[in-house]
Amino acid sequence: MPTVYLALGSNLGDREKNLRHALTQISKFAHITRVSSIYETEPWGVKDQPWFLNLVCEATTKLSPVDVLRRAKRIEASMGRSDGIRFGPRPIDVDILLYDRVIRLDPALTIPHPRMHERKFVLVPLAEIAPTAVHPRKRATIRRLLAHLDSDEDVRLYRKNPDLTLHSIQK
Ligand code: PH2
Ligand code: MG
Ligand code: MG
Repeated sequence: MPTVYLALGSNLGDREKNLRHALTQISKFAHITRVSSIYETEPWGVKDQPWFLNLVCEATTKLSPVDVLRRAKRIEASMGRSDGIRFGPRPIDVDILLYDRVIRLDPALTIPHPRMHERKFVLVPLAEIAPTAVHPRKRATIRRLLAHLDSDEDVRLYRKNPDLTLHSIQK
């Protein structure tokens, strides 16, 4: 089965609860195999908004990339996300980072995520659970992308090994 890496972010409402709820929803269409620690991160892009909680999860799924995207959008909509400003605040954001070694250049869904390599809030949690995963366009491991990233974004460990353990989110 294909392996997909998803990035979750929340900066509105009960951020940790939002992450947990989204993981529960993801577990209904994918088998979650790893979840990173939770990081509290400085907003990237639009600066004047609350700090985010971010994490990354690894999952296997039979769904195609486009079907994973549909499910992700459905989770966002069900959690009250409206089409707000680009890079602006949101109760939940679920992004596809990697899907096996697929390269997909369609603007409707670009894989790998087109900005993942320049975002510490993505690479830090991803490197925690998948340092040797390969970014197929950069042809580099996640560990290497992170080591080469020159960014002053603040990314702080918020909850190490959170109780987002698989049994707590997968019933
Ligand atoms: N998501 C964005 C824009 N900026 N900044 C942080 N720190 N974390 C995010 O998840 C994030 C962001 C758009 O998806
Ligand atoms: Mg995003
Ligand atoms: Mg998104």
